[in-house]
Amino acid sequence: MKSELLVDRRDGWIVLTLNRPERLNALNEDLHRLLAGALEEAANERCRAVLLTGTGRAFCAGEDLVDLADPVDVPDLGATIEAYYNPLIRRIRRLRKPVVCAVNGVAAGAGANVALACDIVLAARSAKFIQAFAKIGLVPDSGGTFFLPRLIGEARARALALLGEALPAETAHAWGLIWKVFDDEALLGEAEALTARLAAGPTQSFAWIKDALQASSGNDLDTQLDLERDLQRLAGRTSDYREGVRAFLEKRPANFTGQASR
Ligand code: T3D
Repeated sequence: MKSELLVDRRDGWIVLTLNRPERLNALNEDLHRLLAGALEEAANERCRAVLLTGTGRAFCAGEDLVDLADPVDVPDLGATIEAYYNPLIRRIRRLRKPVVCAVNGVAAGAGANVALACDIVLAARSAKFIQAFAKIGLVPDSGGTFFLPRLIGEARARALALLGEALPAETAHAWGLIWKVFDDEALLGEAEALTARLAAGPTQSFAWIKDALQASSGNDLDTQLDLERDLQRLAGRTSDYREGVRAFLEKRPANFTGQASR
């Protein structure tokens, strides 16, 4: 039986590929459980970066609406969010290493917002982002109402959420929703190269960068300055900092280990 999540372990990083192409990689409970397990595994020290992508012509079409459809039963969607979507977004955001998302095709509903939760989002030129929720009478979830206004501003966030229109990758890039767009056939290679590069980086400092950026949306400037001071104090005690400076002075690439202490 085919696995609905492909896990490809590389040297210091991991590729997670959503693999339900016949349903545009829509998320069901099994896929959620597989993803949760793989992200737990990615938390170990040997893994220093994660690449998330999908097979076929979609990245992810959000919740599996076919599995959900039951005209008699009134589902508690809040329970699904609590059990699966919120933990997924928290796992991605709290992972102590960079998570790259290669949006290989359409990303709709929660699929779009899972992508936006990742640290660096790349997209194929043919990809599109759809806040599909209102089209079926729902509300954006998986962090959509948090990420969208912060990334692209209120006006665009409101229109996308209310209208559910498809946003082409090029526009998403022009608006600052994602990092870069590549030709479809180049996307995976570019995403792999970027993830490998991050996996060879100062992993502990990346974790603190994630912490600082995450905290900034709720902090005032004074609090954020204090946090930066505290994190820099920790970063200054790592062997990667010493190696980074030494490599700079010796005019050679740094050889980072990603460790937290000297
Ligand atoms: O617990 C909870 O439910 C709460 C959580 C909610 C989170 C959410 O994500 S809610 C939003 C759910 N997602 C959507 O509303 C998107 C639904 N899909 C679409 O709107 C369209 O499929 C797309 C715009 C993504 C792509 O359109 P198109 O024309 O390129 O493809 P298509 O023909 O619609 O889909 C191709 C196949 O994928 C088709 O199957 P078939 O007819 O060939 O057998 C279609 O049914 C299937 N598919 C697409 N999206 C889903 C799906 N199957 C199950 N679930 C889907 N979400």
